[in-house]
Amino acid sequence: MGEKMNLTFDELRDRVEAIFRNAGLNAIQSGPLASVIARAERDACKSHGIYRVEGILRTVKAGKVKPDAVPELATQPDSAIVRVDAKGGFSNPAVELGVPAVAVQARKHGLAALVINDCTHFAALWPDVEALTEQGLAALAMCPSYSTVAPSGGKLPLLGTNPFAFGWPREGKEPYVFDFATSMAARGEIELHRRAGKALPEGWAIGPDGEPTIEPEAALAGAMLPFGGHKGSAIGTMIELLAGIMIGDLTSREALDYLGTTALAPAHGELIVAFSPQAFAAGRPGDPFARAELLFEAIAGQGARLPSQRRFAARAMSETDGIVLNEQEMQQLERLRTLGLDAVD
Ligand code: NDP
Ligand code: PYC
Repeated sequence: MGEKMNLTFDELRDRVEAIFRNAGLNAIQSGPLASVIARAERDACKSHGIYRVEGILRTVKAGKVKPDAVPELATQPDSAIVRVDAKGGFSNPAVELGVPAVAVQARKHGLAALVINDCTHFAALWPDVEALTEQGLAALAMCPSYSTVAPSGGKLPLLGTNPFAFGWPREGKEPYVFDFATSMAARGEIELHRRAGKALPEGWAIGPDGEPTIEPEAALAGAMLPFGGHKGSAIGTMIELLAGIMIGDLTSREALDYLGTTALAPAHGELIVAFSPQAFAAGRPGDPFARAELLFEAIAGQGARLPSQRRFAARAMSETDGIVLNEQEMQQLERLRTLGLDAVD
């Protein structure tokens, strides 16, 4: 397997940022992108870590994202709907711009929504909900993707892998966070299985012939399946409605039509909703945070683990031992830095 290298968070983020700067991204885009990728590696979320860098460069080279975009806050004063126009850039700088404003409005109104329009989106959603739990707010985040998932009972790609994340703040502890694709797994997982030459678990996908497959190539050419059958299919559809159609942005089908390929990162919008638990619980018995702790204790009391527990454990380990990359990954980062956009088709 070769040498392994342990990097600090800052070392990895700086390496990734250097690749993006070399490829022509401005600092407004490259900083948040490098940070979200380094955070994914730190938390052992490989499906949204450094393997995404190549796809980002391909998307820049194809002219499907604006590398010099400057997102703009476009909001009516005091509205509970905070809107950020990503101006054709990536979602991450737009989220960073919008989070402080939506937090102010959520505290004021009890709840507020952050609408991101016109962005390219390749990232995990937990960083977006954690940005709000850090401010003592609960949050939901969701976005479409591009058509790769057959609706339950169908056989053709229509829905996206449409991620859905939730966060609840906890005093002195890591927040309660879940973040999942509404397909059986993220598409990134299928790509990582393909690269590793590994078969997929059963039930993840059907091939182009509509029959179940465990072959990553056939799954990529066919359709992924929603998690939980009709239930995941309905949640994926809700995300198309709320975070696509309702916010005046692209559905997964429209995003694929725009790109013409799944080899690039998809362009669409994102919806984040922030809640003030104190405001909702006001006048009712009990402190919502204390009551939530009883619920978490009862879950753990049965021996069940909380979502994100694996991720927070990986984060703690990376903080002590460094983020571990293998030789091949280090060489790939160096190649992308040196060759820039020439490294990709
Ligand atoms: P997983 O199925 O790996 O995990 C989903 C969630 O379930 C995580 O919060 C995970 O916590 C938790 N979990 C897993 N196993 C258990 C368990 N046994 N008990 C309790 N909780 C558990 O994720 P997916 O493959 O569905 O998604 C991976 C990432 O892909 C997400 O971050 C998502 O945002 C991203 N994604 C992004 C898309 C985009 O368009 N931008 C599209 C689709 C996905 P833990 O991490 O601790 O294991
Ligand atoms: O892993 O499904 C996925 C995905 C799609 C877009 C970004 N990530």
